[in-house]
Parts: sequence; C-alpha cells; structure tokens
Amino acid sequence: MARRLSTCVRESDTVSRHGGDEFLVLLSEVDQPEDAGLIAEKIVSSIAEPHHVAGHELRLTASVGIALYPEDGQDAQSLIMRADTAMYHAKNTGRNKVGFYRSDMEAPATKRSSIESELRSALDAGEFELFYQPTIDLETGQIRGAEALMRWRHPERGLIPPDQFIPAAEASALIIPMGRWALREACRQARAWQDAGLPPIPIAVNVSALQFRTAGFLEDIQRFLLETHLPARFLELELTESALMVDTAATTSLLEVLKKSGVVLKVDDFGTGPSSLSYLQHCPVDVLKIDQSFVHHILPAPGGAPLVRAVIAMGKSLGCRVVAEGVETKQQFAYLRAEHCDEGQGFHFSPPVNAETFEQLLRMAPFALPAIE
Ligand code: G
Ligand code: G
Ligand code: MN
Repeated sequence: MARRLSTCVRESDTVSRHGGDEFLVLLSEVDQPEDAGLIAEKIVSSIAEPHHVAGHELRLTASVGIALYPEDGQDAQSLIMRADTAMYHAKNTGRNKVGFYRSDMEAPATKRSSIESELRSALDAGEFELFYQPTIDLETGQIRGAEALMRWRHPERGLIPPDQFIPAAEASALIIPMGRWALREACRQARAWQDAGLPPIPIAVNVSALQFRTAGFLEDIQRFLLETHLPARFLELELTESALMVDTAATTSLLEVLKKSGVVLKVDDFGTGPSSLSYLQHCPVDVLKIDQSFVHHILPAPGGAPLVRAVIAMGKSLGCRVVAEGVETKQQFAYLRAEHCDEGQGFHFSPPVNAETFEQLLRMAPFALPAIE
C-alpha cells in the first residue's frame, strides 16, 4: 500500500502511515485546491487496481479526505483532524470517495464523544455485568477458577459483547473507571460464592494496559480486597504481554508488590504479543495463558502442536502454571491433558455465563475426562 501511494505523488511529497489502515499524504507544493483533488482521485484508482498477495488477488477501496493549508488549519494537528473529518464524510456518503473538508461536516470527535457519554452513563446506571467462564483442572476435570468477562446490558440493544465497547472505552480512558468497577464486582462475587458455601475459587479480571499504568491501581486493589474480606490469592489479574513487557522500574516494582500481596498474575493471550523471554524470566508472573489461536491448531494427528507443547514446557521450567484458552474439542482436551497442561478454558467446557449459571456449574460434578489411549 505504501508503495502504491508513493507512486502517486512527487519526490518532494510525504507519505506516512497514520495508524491502522489510515495513511497521510502531505502535498507540499499545490498551486490550487483542484490539484489535490486530482491526486486524491489518482490515489483512489491506483488502490482500486488489484493487489497480488501470496497468490491471491485482492481488491480494495479507499476513501480520501482533503484539508487545505492555510484555510482549513494552520498547524499539522488541525489539518489532520479536518482531513479525518472529510475522510469519514466521504466514506459515509459513499458516492464520491474523495471529499474536501467543509466546516459544516460533523467532526468525528463529537461522534466519538457520543459513545463515550453512552458508556459513562451506562456505568452510572449499572448496565455493565460480569460473565464468568470456568477454567478446568485438566487432571481432575474440576473447576479451578473463573475469568470475569464484561458485558453491557443495553436497555434497547440487549446484551453487548466487549469487542463492541472495550476498544472505545480504551480510546477514551473510560476503561479506567470501568475496569475499577469490574475489579470490585469480581471481588464481591468471589466472596459471595464463598459465603454461600461453594468451593472457593479465584476469579481472574482482565486489566487493560492503561488501567495498569494509572496511579492508584494498586491502592484500588488493596481497598477492594479489604472491603470484601477477600484473601488476595482469590484475585487474579490478566495482563497482556504488551502491558507487562515494559521494562521500567515502575512496572517491575508494581508487579513485585502485587505478587508479594498474594494477588495472582497471569499473562493473557500469551504468544501473540511482544514477549521478551529474558524479561519473562525475571517477571514475577504465576500463570501463562496460551492464546486460543495456538490451541485451535491442535490437530488430532500425533505431533500436532509443537508451539503448544513448547509453551507448556517453557511455562513449567519458569515455574508458571499453564492455561490453554479456547479449548473447543475433546481432542484438544485430550492432547493438552497428555501434555500436562495445568488448566483449560473454552467452549468445550463452558462459554462465559452469567453469575447465576456459573453458580450451577460450581455445584456440578467435575467435567468428564477424555479417555487416554
Ligand atoms: O468475553 P469475550 O467475550 O468476548 O471478551 C473479549 C475481550 O474483551 C477479551 O479480550 C477480554 O480481554 C476483553 N474484556 C472483557 N472484559 C474485560 C474487562 O473487564 N476489562 C478489560 N480491560 N477487558 C475486558
Ligand atoms: O482475550 P481474552 O483471552 O481475555 O478473551 C477471552 C475471549 O475468548 C472471550 O471473548 C471469550 O468469549 C472467548 N472464548 C472463550 N472460550 C472460547 C473458545 O473455546 N473458542 C473461541 N473461539 N472463543 C472463546
Ligand atoms: Mn483474558
């Protein structure tokens, strides 16, 4: 894509990737606005030419928004913002895929703030819920723990899964109060189940990188544990590799303090992020969760999943417990069990369910074990 774009502009122009699937083109010598329009048209038709990738023919479309200096903005930031606005407008009107900025276009910032304010009022109105998915001891078939997963019970749209609101929450920093709510609610629920005489199990809460880096995170956790009288070992934190692999004094000491307090630290989606093995060796994590993409590749054939086997071995030699995510079939269960993976989580056992249903799972007999040939 970068090469395509570069061929449409002059040597003196600048092409850059802005993030995701967005590119910025800076045309430094434009005599009249129409020239920018012509180049944008050229870009759109160049991108529309088929792309050949790994033997496949791919066809793409693009939308271009144009902002002009100096009338649309005096600095880079406002020019980019207005080009962005024009781009969204071009995309939404769909007819002409190139559009110039006009002051009567609605800014994307205002659009974004509407989901933000929706999330904010949902939080105040108590519309978030935690669902729970069990992790199973692969040796015994018993429930060893649960992962808390947020759901939004929208008054009109029904139950909304996290992939539809967590990204917006992260972009707007609302993930911080939402994550704080999830932590407290998980502690409360863990305690309530114990008080009801159910087998005591730890509950794992997903913590976003931003929340983890926010001042007061540790104090919040300590307060929630105290308030709910929950021993720290029943609270687990799931952090992604990108949140953990920041080798700064602050991160390291926070992890050390959490670990010392008894809270269990888990690496989520292990194998998909920027893990440094030498850092991992010193990082005080207790559990590796093998990402489901690796687990899905377990084949019924022998020797099926070298990466899964290697991660289990590595986890063990680091002294970590290993959990396989996304276990969907009996074959996967049997393979993981034979490889002595400690725990499994996935649709084969149970999808994430509401608290009431989870309570029934806790009262049930252990999950049936696969036969070992
Ligand atoms: O539950 P699945 O059902 O769709 O969850 C999708 C994603 O949303 C997961 O990657 C999970 O990490 C994330 N997620 C779910 N609940 C929370 C939460 O309480 N906090 C954060 N930060 N992420 C969550
Ligand atoms: O990123 P994280 O691991 O926190 O996300 C857990 C996500 O995985 C949730 O969206 C949950 O609904 C989903 N999930 C749980 N078990 C399975 C499974 O067996 N198969 C698939 N495809 N997804 C699963
Ligand atoms: Mn998780």
